[in-house]
Amino acid sequence: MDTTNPVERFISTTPKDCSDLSPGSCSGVYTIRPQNGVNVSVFCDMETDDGGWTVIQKRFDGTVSFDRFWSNYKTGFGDITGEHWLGNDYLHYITDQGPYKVRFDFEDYSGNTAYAIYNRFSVGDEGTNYLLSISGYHGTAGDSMIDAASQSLNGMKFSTRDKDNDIDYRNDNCAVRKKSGWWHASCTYSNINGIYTEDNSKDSNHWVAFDVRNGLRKTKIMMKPNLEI
Ligand SMILES: [Ca+2]
Repeated sequence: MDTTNPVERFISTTPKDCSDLSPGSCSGVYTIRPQNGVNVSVFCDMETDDGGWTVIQKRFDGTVSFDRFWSNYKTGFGDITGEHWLGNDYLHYITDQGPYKVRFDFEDYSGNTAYAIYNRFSVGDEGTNYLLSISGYHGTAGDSMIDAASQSLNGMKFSTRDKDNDIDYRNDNCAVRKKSGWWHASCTYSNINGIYTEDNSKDSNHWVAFDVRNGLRKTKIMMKPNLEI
């Protein structure tokens, strides 16, 4: 006789991320429960690059502002089926479960696409100001997880318009200067949380190594366990 509490059984079978879904699952919204985390709705990309990706960020029409406060980035914002930021607490809970990699996908206004993968990706908890660990670039977009002085964003803390954790030499708040919550150093070459615009500007949603400071039509960030580590 199965004496397992039904609630416990439900929890134990809740996937820990999108890579944990049943084989053959379609892309869409699923409830996951990371170890040491809480249930959260996420969008799972089950098609790109063998699938199993938990989406962190998606932008494609500019309907959601990403020029937001700490509390918004902490818990996430937007529409999980549309433009959204998953939430820094969830980035921590998910990447705390083991080695993860992260993938960035871009499309410019001419329809050109490119991607960047980093083989190691983790985000600390709020007490660390969501300290970023990122390394092992490969892809077609070029590495823009750096600032204009080639300082890596690896080891940077998260900044928002109301919380300046960057190392900007001008003593600016890069999140205000670039209009984006991000792991700013002395700002960033990866401003894909910036203003959604086709324009070339310092605060556009750009990835410098791919398309200089031209805003991008589509961006997506997603993560999954790196089984090769
Ligand atoms: Ca600063």
